[in-house]
Amino acid sequence: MTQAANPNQNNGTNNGIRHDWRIAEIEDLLAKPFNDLLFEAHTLHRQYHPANEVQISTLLSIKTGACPEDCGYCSQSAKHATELERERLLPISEVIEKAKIARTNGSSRFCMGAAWRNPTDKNLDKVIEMITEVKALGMETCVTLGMLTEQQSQRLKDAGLDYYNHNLDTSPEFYGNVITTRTFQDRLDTLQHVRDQGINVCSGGILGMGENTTDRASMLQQLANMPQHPESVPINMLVQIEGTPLYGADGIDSIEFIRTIAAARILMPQSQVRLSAGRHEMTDEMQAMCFFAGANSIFYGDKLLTTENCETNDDLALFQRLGITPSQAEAHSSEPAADEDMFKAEACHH
Ligand code: SAM
Ligand code: DTB
Ligand code: SF4
Repeated sequence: MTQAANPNQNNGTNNGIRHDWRIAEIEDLLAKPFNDLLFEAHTLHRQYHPANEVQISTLLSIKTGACPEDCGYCSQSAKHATELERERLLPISEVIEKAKIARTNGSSRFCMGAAWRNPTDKNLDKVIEMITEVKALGMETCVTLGMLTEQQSQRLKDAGLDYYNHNLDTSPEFYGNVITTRTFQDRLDTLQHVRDQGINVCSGGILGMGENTTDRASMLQQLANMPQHPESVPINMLVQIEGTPLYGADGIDSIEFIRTIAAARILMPQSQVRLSAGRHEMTDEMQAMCFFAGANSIFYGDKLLTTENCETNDDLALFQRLGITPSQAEAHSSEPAADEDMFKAEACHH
């Protein structure tokens, strides 16, 4: 079974893990003296996770652009005048080729994203083939396809999908400033369908869209008060894209960003907190602080969905300087596993 360990199955307070946070308590956490906050987060991090391991996932956009939704940050919305070229659903052979490269480069999870409001059942047939073939390579699978029905979630579960990514994006209060074509509740409903099927949940949000600290606390509250925490919590820093409504939004101060990572770690101690989009704009030191604060997962590979990610050589060099190693997938296959030596390679200095 490739299912990742699912440690927070109790919906009460297992090991003192809470699901009843008030926004004011989270605001207090975010406002703590920085050293106290980081010490608390890092102490918990060590209690639940190997201190020097980071899980690495590779993203691939399997269907790009022409999306009917109006998410204000996104290059792929048909409603925004971005320069993105649309692409139809990729052929399976191309997806598998990319997954093999990701595996050779050491990724344990392959995440496939589609610019859909929701998949049709026919779309899902194709995605299920992709999931089956990627799993056969021994990788964990994740897809992000928009809203799902109960029945579609069941089909994905039957196909052996490991993770479904569907972000809350922001607080319920700030949500209307970002997206108008689907509601916050729609997102919660999709997450519930995924959870009900026993698929691991990957859900987080974006910082730096002009939200305030209370919004950040409120978004974290939504995630942390779920009866079962998402197994994976991606925290993205907005990648500003020309032509989108959020281009030019007030960004987030780097210390505030690190504080938010620390708060996510404290609220959801057993989850993987992923330092997601926006790493390209971060210094090595900022990323190192994020890892210390509790981030233990990244997207690896030169591209995210439609925008640039950090160069893989730079990531390898940073991992080496920090003494970080990639954590291995739990998946099994008859094919050779990722080449661990990639991470012992001579770092590329710039
Ligand atoms: N279309 C599907 C959906 O929205 O549910 C799946 C793909 S969508 C691109 C996945 C997530 O990527 C979004 O929910 C958002 O959190 C994140 N994202 C998209 N564009 C971003 C950007 N410019 N900066 C940071 N995060 C972004
Ligand atoms: C997530 O939270 N971030 C990823 C993934 N889940 C699908 C997407 C980031 C996209 C960044 C902008 C782009 O490349 O288009
Ligand atoms: Fe479409 Fe997803 Fe982009 Fe929203 S985030 S516009 S749903 S691709």
